[in-house]
Amino acid sequence: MDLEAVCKRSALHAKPQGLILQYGTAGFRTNAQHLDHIMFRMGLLAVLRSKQTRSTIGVMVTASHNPEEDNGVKLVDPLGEMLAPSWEEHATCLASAEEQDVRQVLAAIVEKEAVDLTQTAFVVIARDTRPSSEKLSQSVIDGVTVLGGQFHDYGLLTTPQLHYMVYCRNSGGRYGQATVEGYCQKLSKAFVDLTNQVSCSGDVKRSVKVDCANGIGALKLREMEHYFSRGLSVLLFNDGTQGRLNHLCGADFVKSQQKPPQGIEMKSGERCCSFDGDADRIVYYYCDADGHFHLIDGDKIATLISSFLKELLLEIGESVNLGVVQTAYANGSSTRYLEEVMKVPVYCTKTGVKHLHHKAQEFDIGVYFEANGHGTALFSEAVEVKIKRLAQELDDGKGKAARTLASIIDLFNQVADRRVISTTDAERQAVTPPGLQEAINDLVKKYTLARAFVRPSGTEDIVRVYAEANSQESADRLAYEVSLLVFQLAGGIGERPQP
Ligand code: G16
Repeated sequence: MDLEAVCKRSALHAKPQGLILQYGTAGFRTNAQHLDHIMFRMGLLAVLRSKQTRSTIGVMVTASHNPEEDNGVKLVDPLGEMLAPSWEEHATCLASAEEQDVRQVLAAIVEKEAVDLTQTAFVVIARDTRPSSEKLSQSVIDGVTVLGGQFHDYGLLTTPQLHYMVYCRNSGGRYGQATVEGYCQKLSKAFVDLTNQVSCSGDVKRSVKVDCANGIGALKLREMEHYFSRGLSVLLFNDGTQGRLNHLCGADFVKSQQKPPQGIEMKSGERCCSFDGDADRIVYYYCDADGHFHLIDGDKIATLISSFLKELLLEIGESVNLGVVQTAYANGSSTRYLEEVMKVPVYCTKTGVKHLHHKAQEFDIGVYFEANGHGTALFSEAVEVKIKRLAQELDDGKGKAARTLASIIDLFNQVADRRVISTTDAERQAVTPPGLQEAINDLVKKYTLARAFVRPSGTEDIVRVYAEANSQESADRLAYEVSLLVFQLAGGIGERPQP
């Protein structure tokens, strides 16, 4: 490791004095102007991680649902999953090091993680469509090359596509071909096979309206569209040609506002969905005949998927260990339904795909979804092999169910200051500031079937407030009262919360 060369190059990506950022829920996120040094240093870190694991590592430049002027970066581990927690700590140390300490921090990581510097390193890089992303990904490349790492720059990709590329490369092609074409072929084949096997009432050719949040999802869906053109017609909205990224549209807007995005026309009964800025969240919605808006968020998606999987397993006659993983944001009635009606065990983890993914891996089939639309289903290798064998061996109803399940397996891409508030119990209880949790509990008691909690966001400089109750009015009122508490007890700044 030529530390002299690293230090010289690092000075060209100098860290603003005193700026401290943490590797949060989904990597580093902040205004794009403050990220050059972070990108360079994450290029360095990706090389070390690649040498240590002797695998390809991914670096995604995106700030997902955040506004257009923000950006961010996250590292993708060898199996396509989020960076290991111990390396998140290294990422935070390296990102926070003052210029003169970079050398020392790198050496400490090498020593602690027993990185063999003679190993080769390979890093794959991709970015979303933000105006700042191209330049920032060049800074990542600068970090990779100065440490002698090799790289492939995929340019514009969605986040799930980059996760897929990393896994493909590390599975020696077993999972699929590490190209956009390979991705489209694998997923579209599974989708077409699946839809050929399940009956669908209504229109013969399915259609869906897609709000692309004015982001990368539009470009990539357009590239993919013709692969399933016979089975699905896709109409793109908010495709980035006019509006701003994530502005009044996208999955986060639809979920938090509980209304359709701007720029999409909905007729009753039409299927609609929204991606977020890097297309790793999806929520569905439709309007009924009376014009009422219905949202199918992550909670409902998880319920539908796990019910469908249970039905198929029952038909095949296989009993496997199936579980659902949610976060504190999951609506209480979805948890009750899964546990009491579906008889599926449900677990709650902290916010962040990395936590849910980890828990879901404990099951033969683990379905996990955050209410905001992040999620997937994971199948253990043993279950995957068994189902694919049964799909070939069995006839009639059982065989059909097994083939449907096999297509589902291929369709899922299985790869996975506000800090005065600290939390415990999967973020459902505030520990500090003192008295806040007790005050929230008192408010909740005034309402029926109510829950509320607060937590510092790991992607934006805000505190998130969650409230649910047996009516929209009560939930809104409770949310307002809790926000006011946070404002008063946690030193709120800016505008006072309004009812
Ligand atoms: C990221 C994470 C998600 C998390 C979301 C909000 O999503 O990947 O797991 O739910 O941030 O996190 P927080 O409430 O901590 O701000 P995305 O779509 O922005 O990458």
